[in-house]
Amino acid sequence: MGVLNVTPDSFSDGGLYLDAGRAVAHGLEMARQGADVVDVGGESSRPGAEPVSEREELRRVVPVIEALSPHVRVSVDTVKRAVAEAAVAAGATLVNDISASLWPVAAESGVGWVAMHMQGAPRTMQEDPRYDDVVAEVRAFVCSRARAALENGVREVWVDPGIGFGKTPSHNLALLHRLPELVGEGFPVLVGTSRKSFLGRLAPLATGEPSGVDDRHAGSIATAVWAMLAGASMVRVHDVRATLEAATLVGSTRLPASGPCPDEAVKTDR
Ligand code: HH2
Repeated sequence: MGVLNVTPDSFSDGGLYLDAGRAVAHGLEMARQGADVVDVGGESSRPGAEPVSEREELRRVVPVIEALSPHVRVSVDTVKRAVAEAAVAAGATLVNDISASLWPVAAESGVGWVAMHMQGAPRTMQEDPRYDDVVAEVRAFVCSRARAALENGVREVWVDPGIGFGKTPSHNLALLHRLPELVGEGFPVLVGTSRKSFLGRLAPLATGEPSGVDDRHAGSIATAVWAMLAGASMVRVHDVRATLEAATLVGSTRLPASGPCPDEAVKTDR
């Protein structure tokens, strides 16, 4: 899943794709690079972000979804019912819902739905997140929402632990480390670590200094591949090509020796 934020203030790509033409071009480029889904969002959920009116969010996302949806599967990243409905009418077939509450839209329109976990609300969620057992609590929450959606007719239900949404770096690491417990519940799992601040805060373990948002490439790719090895069915990333390349190379170590490895290519190299 490639990230496409049509916003001025997203924590990583804010302002880059506020122009609809540039947004569409970037979405098509991510599809060309191998993204199966392009996730279009018109409101940042970073800690402290200003809320966006329904009218403005619609203005940002609808034309982009209309232009992209004939070419690639589109999800809409929103917490507003009216935006989800308009996005589906414009061609989106997956509602990516960080509030885990919009399943009625998916049930009514026959599209898929992602139930993500968040503690609190974006504005204050990082102030003092606390859990007794973060993995058990996140798992219980998303799975109960997912079961409710299934029982009410949503046919495609994803769960997402919500990395960085009301979580400390230790909470995020525990969720990644114990991801197989969530995978074991049987719902397809989506994970989004790309460029998130916990990667910057953990970087000193390797390099001695924290990394800024533009310098979290290695951590983003490493955690995406880790999530896939742990059973995630989709990862939400800014850097599609590099993530796909890393995942494919790591995945190919699982192929039998006689598998489709291009042996000729290695003859002149070490
Ligand atoms: N993370 C972000 C936004 N939406 N959706 C799901 N399902 N999972 C995630 O981890 C997730 C998400 C935050 O990232 P981004 O969209 O890049 O930034 P911003 O919220 O500032 O626009």
